[in-house]
Amino acid sequence: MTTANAIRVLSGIQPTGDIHLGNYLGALKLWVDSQYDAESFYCVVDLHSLTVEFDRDNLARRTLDAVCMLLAVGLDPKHCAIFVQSHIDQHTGLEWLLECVATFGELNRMTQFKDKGAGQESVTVGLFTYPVLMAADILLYDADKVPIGDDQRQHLELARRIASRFNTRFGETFTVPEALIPPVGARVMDLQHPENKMSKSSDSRLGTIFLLDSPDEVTNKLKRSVTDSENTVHYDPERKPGVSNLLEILSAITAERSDVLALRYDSYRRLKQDVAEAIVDTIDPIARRFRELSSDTAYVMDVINEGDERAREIASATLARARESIGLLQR
Ligand code: AQP
Repeated sequence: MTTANAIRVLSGIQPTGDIHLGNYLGALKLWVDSQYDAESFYCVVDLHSLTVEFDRDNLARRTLDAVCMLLAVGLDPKHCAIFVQSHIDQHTGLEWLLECVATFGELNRMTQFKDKGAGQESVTVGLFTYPVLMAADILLYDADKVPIGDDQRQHLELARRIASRFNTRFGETFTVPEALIPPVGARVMDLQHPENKMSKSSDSRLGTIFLLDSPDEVTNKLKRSVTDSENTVHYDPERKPGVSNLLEILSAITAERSDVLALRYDSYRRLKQDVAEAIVDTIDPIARRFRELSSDTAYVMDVINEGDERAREIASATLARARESIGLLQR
């Protein structure tokens, strides 16, 4: 594991459903790359998943599955710590201190709160304060970089603002983190509704490629993906969101530019076939590793316990520092 003078990276994923291609291309792929040249901490943020409707009977299983998936995509416990947010009490401990620094107005401007709360009969306070808990997740570990998809950009900006405000008011306490957003794949769109991002908890099963989808499911979803009536392949996200999304997916997988890839295709059918093949080649080995790991709960729990221990050591030191900075009576 990299330590001496290395930058520190931290990120998290919610156990809110089956992990999809957007999570992989927007975040997990960067996590895997970062583990080799940064001191890396990755967590399953199970407390965040309580902010929307959840099934208590499946919560623990989903958390274990998420850890299996992190291992299956290529995180290596020798190169990073993988832990569970709710196992480290300091996350909620720091959240309170930060809630007394963040303002109602800035939380009220968070677009994810508006999107997730829209149309709900009642919305939890937790959904409103979610970005402050996310700030605590990050600031506890003095993370320099936070690899995230584009949808988390606003939350990360808030974490930076809270950290800077705390430091200005109470003295240098937190590292102000930077977002690490991939140049392509940062916002993979739904295949049926290319105006919406692909999402774990959306109802659009046909529009979402899950990392555990079979090759037939992937091919079928691609065949039925929404494009437009022109049948000319151009990269133009404004005018041709469906086709451009397919090109971006291919670009994120092959590392070739979307506009250059577009020149190779004279029909949507061929483009869809190639995208389906590229996705299957990417996710098939992941699904196989996931199946092996999910039958070895003892190993997965060992990984979590080891990750928890490393995380707790750093988190308790940071929380003690923050409590002292803010002027609380020391125990
Ligand atoms: N469609 C996406 N394209 C690129 N990146 C994405 N991410 C999510 N969706 C896309 C990134 O994946 C990481 C983990 O996401 P999360 O678990 O924190 O939850 P989320 O951002 O709210 O993503 P989901 O999948 O849509 O979950 P639900 O349905 O629970 O809201 C993050 O870095 C995120 O940016």
